[in-house]
Amino acid sequence: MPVILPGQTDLYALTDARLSLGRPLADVAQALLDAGVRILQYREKKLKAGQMLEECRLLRRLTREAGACFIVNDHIDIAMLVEADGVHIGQEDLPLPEVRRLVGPKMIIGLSTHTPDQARAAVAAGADYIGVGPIFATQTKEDVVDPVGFGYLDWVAANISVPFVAIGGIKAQNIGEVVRHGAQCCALVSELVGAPDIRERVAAVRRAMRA
Ligand code: 3NM
Repeated sequence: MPVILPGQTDLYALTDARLSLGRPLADVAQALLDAGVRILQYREKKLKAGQMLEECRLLRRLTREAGACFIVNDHIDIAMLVEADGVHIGQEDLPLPEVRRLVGPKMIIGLSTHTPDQARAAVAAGADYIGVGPIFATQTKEDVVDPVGFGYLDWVAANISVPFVAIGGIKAQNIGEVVRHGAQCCALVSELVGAPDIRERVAAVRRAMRA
């Protein structure tokens, strides 16, 4: 099955158990997939490795059944063990070339970036896609840098050739503007997993992207 990158789909969802209104991960993930989300990232910061491994096994099964791309945040070992499609790393994680040595040539590597220098370096190091953010202020990520606003997004849209995904504080109310600044793919955490009706929220976000 071909792997789906941010350039090929509109929405990229990330998990966060703390924002999921107490619902089981399987239900949240299935609702996102049923709603047509085609990239799902497992991002849980407070769990033990054994539990993460079990949860990633589950998400690998659900995403495979749905024909969706599965990406694991930070945990290269878990991504490899469950045969995820990709791993997403940050600026302070292992350097991308070292991650590539570990995961081999096929796995997607995504890298969060917050400045033009970081974006250029990510492309030079072989990132398959980059994260661009935080576009707006967000409570979801600890130790997050200040919002980069549309200036950085405009720059990436004009200058970077690898697929990119905008992230950070993106909601149905502001996503139209993010799309108008060149983001074909947007990553959302609280807006999707925190919605009482996830399917309805995905549909509303998509309507707002097209408006
Ligand atoms: N990465 P929400 S911002 C996971 O800027 C993450 O790299 C960011 O959560 C970055 O959609 C962020 O709830 C959190 O604001 C996004």
